[in-house]
Amino acid sequence: MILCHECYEELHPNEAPAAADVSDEFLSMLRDAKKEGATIVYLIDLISFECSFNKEVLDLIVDLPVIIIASKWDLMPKETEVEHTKEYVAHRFRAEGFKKAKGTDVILLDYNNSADATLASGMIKKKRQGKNVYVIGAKGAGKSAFLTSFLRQFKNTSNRGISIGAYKNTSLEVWQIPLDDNSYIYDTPGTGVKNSFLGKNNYPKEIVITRRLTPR
Ligand SMILES: Nc1nc2c(ncn2[C@@H]2O[C@H](COP(=O)(O)OP(=O)(O)OP(=O)(O)O)[C@@H](O)[C@H]2O)c(=O)[nH]1
Ligand SMILES: [Mg+2]
Repeated sequence: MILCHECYEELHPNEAPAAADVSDEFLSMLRDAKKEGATIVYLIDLISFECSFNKEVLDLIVDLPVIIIASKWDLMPKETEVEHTKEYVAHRFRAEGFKKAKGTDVILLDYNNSADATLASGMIKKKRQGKNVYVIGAKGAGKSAFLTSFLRQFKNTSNRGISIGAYKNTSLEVWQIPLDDNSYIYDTPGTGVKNSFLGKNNYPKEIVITRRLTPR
């Protein structure tokens, strides 16, 4: 059977995972972050590792304070080594120009362990120096799940409430959580994954990994 390129890709998803694709509006939001000297919380999906990276995004945030969180640690095989994984993630960032990325700074997020989210929250507090914080990452990487844990021990000391709405001058839907009277932590929309099943609107839910992987 001879197929056009598009039909072929429909039948063979995930053959060569594309880098996450991003909209112009998303990049303009990151340009704001860059101007503000904001802190970036970058969620890496360990289950969809390469799809978590986008060159344009990385180039925009390379000089900002970045907190690297690798999510879905609870799904990785039992024998996976903590230090090795952290170093692997940091190495991938160093290869993108993040010269200061260190394995010891990477946070592995275990869904069932609230201590990991607490550690990340502490790091945000320490790094942000009164500035805004942008939580970014690929679709389904676990940004909202992380912020839900973050909210468990969050105390709103500002006069503003938590809101969900369009980010300034864009149609990007973001959660805005006030950290004080002058700054927010933003939960941003996930960057897309074009040729992964997860990038499709009605992907079969059975393909989502919900239990620890067992290598065979
Ligand atoms: N097992 C496990 N599941 C996770 C983890 N983080 C997120 N999930 C699951 O992954 C799915 C997507 O998580 P979300 O937090 O909605 O991901 P997101 O990055 O906010 O996704 P978008 O808003 O679509 O970009 C949900 O079903 C979560 O329950 C994790 O660390 N471990
Ligand atoms: Mg989300």
